[in-house]
Amino acid sequence: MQLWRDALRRHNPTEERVLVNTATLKTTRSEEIFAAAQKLMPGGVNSPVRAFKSVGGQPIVFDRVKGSHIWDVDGNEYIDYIGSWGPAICGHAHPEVTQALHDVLEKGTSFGAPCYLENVLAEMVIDAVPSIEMVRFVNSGTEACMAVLRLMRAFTGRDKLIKFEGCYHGHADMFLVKAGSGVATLGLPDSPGVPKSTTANTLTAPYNDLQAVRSLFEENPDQVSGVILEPIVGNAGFIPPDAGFLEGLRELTREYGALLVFDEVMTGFRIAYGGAQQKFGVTPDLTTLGKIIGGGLPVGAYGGRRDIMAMVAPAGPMYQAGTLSGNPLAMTAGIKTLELLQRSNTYEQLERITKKLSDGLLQAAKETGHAACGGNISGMFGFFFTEGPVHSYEDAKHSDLNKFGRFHRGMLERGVYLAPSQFEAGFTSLAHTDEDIDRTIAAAREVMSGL
Ligand code: KE4
Repeated sequence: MQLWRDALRRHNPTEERVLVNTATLKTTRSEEIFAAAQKLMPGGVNSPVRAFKSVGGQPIVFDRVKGSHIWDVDGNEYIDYIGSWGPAICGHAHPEVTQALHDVLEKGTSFGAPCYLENVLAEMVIDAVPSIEMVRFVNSGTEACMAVLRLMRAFTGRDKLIKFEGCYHGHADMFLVKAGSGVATLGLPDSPGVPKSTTANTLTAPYNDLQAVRSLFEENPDQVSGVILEPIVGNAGFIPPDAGFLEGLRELTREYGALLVFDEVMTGFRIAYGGAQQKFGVTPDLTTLGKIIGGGLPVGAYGGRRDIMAMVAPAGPMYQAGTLSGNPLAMTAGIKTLELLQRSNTYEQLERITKKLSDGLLQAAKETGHAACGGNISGMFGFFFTEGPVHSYEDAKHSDLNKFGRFHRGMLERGVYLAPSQFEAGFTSLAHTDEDIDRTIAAAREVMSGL
């Protein structure tokens, strides 16, 4: 902690807590540090969405987090609806997670060899997620999706995959086709450096469009290894599946001998303890996970049917590896986080608090004359400035992005930290209180009345 404080002291952050100034946000230190960061790291960030490109204004540099709040280097305090993009579902710096890490730290940070904690988390994941009979841990959601694609191809002997416009499955080449999240945020058609040959096998369809998927299967007979999707889209803004969509994909993949893969990096353990697949009662063949299962430390995982996972080296021929995979710190934070989520009333609380937020935001829009639509499922929410409904990325793109950017800035100045892009979902936690929600809705009403 001292190292951290010394590093920050060099930028002389104000020590006392500055209550958020509603007129203009005092961001002197953020500006200094971010200016320096831009000379050191591309765009001054280590992940593009953090640069505020699509909402404009000064990106905020943060100092610490606790519960449902986050403090910046100027001492401004915010209610946090990003939660490190999902992992902080129990609240930031949960004392039991922090203590568990303290206890295990003395045993070392990484073994590079089997450790019992891997068994413990693997068993918890297998017990929780309907599709998972065996699991492999990796270090990010991107890695999990890369590996699961290789596995889909290895198991079926087919090269093509179907993904959906606006869905994001990490930054591996094969997925950077009409991707969501930061790719959509930056309006990148696709990324340079990705050979056409690599994405030639990536087919895309609009989300919620079963007919389009059937056509792709018909046009590519016996060539599609599988369909991968976010069972609830969080990377094009919040877009739930239409009734029957997931069931329809389950049937279509069976009919055409392809695999069904749910990318639950974001939804896993958030929508329900067993993920979206448990909530909707549709069991894929393979699932990817990340975020929550690492409790805020780098982690990813892929798992599914035993007969498929048996192909993964060294049990089978499909190669995948990772120096820090299954390291004791990430395993510990994940184990403790899942233990906390197993406690009673967890998902009822997430649903209640998030529905109150979502309903409040939409009511505020209605009262201030703005067209808006959106909703929540458990601790995941989103809204768009458009009449809606929003069923696909195409719909999302036609919402009022400029208005969203102005809304984001106004909320920031009132101490509410929302995802800095229309093409992201919002996240609540067990630490968010009714007071947080009431304050957020009041701020939204104030900002919207001035938009
Ligand atoms: P990571 O490699 O960022 O751990 O996971 C990639 C990924 C895969 N699948 C889904 C459904 C995801 O949402 C993600 C990552 N989510 C973004 C937020 N939209 C991470 C935030 C960022 O890129 O900075």
